[in-house]
Amino acid sequence: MYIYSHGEMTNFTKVNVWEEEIQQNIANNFSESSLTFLSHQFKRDGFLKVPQIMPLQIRQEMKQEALRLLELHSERRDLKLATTGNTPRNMSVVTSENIAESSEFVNTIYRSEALKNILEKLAGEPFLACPSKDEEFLITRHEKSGDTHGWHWGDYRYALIWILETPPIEHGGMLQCVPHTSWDKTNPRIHEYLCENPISTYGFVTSDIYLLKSDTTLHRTVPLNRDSTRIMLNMTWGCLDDQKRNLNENDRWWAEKEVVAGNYS
Ligand SMILES: O=C(O)CCC(=O)C(=O)O
Ligand SMILES: [Fe+2]
Repeated sequence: MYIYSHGEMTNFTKVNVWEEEIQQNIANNFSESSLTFLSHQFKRDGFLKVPQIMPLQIRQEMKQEALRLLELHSERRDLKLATTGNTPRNMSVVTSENIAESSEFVNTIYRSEALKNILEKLAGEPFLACPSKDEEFLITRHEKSGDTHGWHWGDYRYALIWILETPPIEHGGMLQCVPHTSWDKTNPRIHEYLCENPISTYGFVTSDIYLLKSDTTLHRTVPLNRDSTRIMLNMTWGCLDDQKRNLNENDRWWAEKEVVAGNYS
C-alpha cells in the first residue's frame, strides 16, 4: 500500500530536492577533463581539496547541524593512543552512533548517489558503506590551546572531511599529510616515516571540504596554539580491499571514553 503520512511525504520530497541540488552542482563544477587531473592529483597526494563538491548552502546547513549535534552529544577526549605510537587526541567529539541516530541530514547526504558517484570517479574505485557502524561518522571540535588530532591512519580507506569552522591559520588546525605510508598497529614507526618523507601542510577556510585516502596517508591536525574553534565532520567509506581486513578493537577511542590502547593522565 502506498500511503504516506504528510510528514513522510515532506521528508521524501526534501531528500529529492537535496539530491537534485547536489547532482546539478556537480554537473556545473566538474568536467570530464578536470576529473582526470583531479584523480591524478588525489593518487599522488592522498589528499584533495574539493569544496565545490557540495553546494554552499548544504555546507552551511551542515555546520548548523554539527553545532546542534555538538550541543546535544559532545564528549571530551584527552588521551594518547598506543597503536599510533602514543600520539595525542585532545578534542571534543560526537560519536558515529550519536550522529547516525540523531541526524537525518547527515544520513541523507552520506547516502547521496550523486556524491558517491563523483567520489568514485576521483578515487578510481567503488565506495562501500563504512563496514563499521562506529566509524561511519565523526564530528570533532578543537577548542582549547594544544587541541590536536595526533598523527594516525584510518581503519578504512576514504574519508570526506567537512571543515565546518576553522580558525585563522595563525592559530593552528591545519592538516599535515604523508601519503603512501601504511599502518602497522604493533609498530607504527611514525617518527621514522616523518624523517624519511616530505610532509605536506594544508590550510583551510571555513566551508572547505577535502577527500583523504585515510588508510595510506599518515595525517594529523597541527595543535591549536591558543583557545580557538575548529569543527569538522568526517564521513567514512570503505573499499573492496577493506572487506578482507581483520581489525583489532582495542583502540576505538572516538567510540569509547576509555580504551585499552589509550593512556590517560
Ligand atoms: O580534522 C581533520 O581535518 C582530520 C580528521 C581526521 O583525521 C579523522 O577524522 O580521522
Ligand atoms: Fe583521520
